[in-house]
Amino acid sequence: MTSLQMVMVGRFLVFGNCCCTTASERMRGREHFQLSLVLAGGMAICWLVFSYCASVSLTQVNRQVVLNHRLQRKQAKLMEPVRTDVLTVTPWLAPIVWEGTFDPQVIDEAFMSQNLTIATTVFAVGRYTRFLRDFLESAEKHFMVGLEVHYYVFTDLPDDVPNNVTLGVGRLLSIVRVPKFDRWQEISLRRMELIQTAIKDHIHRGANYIFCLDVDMRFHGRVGPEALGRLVAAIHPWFYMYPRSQFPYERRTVSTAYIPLDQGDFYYQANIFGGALEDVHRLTKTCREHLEVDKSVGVEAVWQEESHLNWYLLRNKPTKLLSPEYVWDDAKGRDDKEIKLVRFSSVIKNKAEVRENL
Ligand SMILES: [Mn+2]
Repeated sequence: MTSLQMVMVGRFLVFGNCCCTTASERMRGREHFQLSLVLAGGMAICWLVFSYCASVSLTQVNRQVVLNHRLQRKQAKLMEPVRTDVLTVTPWLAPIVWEGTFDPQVIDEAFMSQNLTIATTVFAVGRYTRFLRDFLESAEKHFMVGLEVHYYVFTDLPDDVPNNVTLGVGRLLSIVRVPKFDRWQEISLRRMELIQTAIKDHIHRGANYIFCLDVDMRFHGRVGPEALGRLVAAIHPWFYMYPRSQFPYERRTVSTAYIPLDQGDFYYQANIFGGALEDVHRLTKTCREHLEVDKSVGVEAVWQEESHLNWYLLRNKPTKLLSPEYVWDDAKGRDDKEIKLVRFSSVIKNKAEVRENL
């Protein structure tokens, strides 16, 4: 309460206690009326002053917010690299995305206005449908939030696809029916073909980018538009500390996925790859052809499609690499100090329980 208001209320109380005589009643009445006018005027002035002050402080608050918003954009300093413990760019100048190398606000602002749709394929065949719920629910919390996402769930069991997962605005799910496969390796071998066909037949009309993800995975942290690029691959969490001669590439010359011991950049994991539709279409088409050539001579690459993916990415360098933060493995624990944030991770599963064969 302002001092002016106090005075007014004080006066009102004083006059309220007064007793009046009949002779002076009219005069008192006029005095009361005048005082009421003064009181009302005073109150009005107080109210005006108060609302002016309030609006000024509100403007100041808003200005402060805007200022903070600007201050959060830390200036990039050429002589102060953000990460010195890990490689953040490849020898062919593709960025490697790690926590700390990008500003999520800057990335979001750059991409949100572009009206992008991200097609996302996920294979849930046989008993793997059990992973769908966690996969989808965690994706809705962390995967490309704010962008339009169209999930394509490839499955032989459409009835097992949970139909009560709430999808965000602009996000939808389609089921693509696939045959039942007898061996889990078969799923891996056919995936490239099925993705290629899906891109050619329908996805190419409705999306700007595509990501191909494994279903036995869960999102734990942001996987946003910082992961978008023409050709995107993720570095395998189990092999990044090894020399290339020890990467589990296909080493038999009889396979089209063959990579000699003295070649190779990184070992990529097939659990997540993606990019622009055209680039991923070319990748899946090439891998499919190589898989078919191998099959015709009775050869199966050591890690099926992953071996072919690695062969392709050696000759067609990815334009953006995702650090193992984007394809972690729960079985690996969380002790590696270079991993500041696990974003997407393979869940620990009982292989005997989910695979038709081991
Ligand atoms: Mn998997």
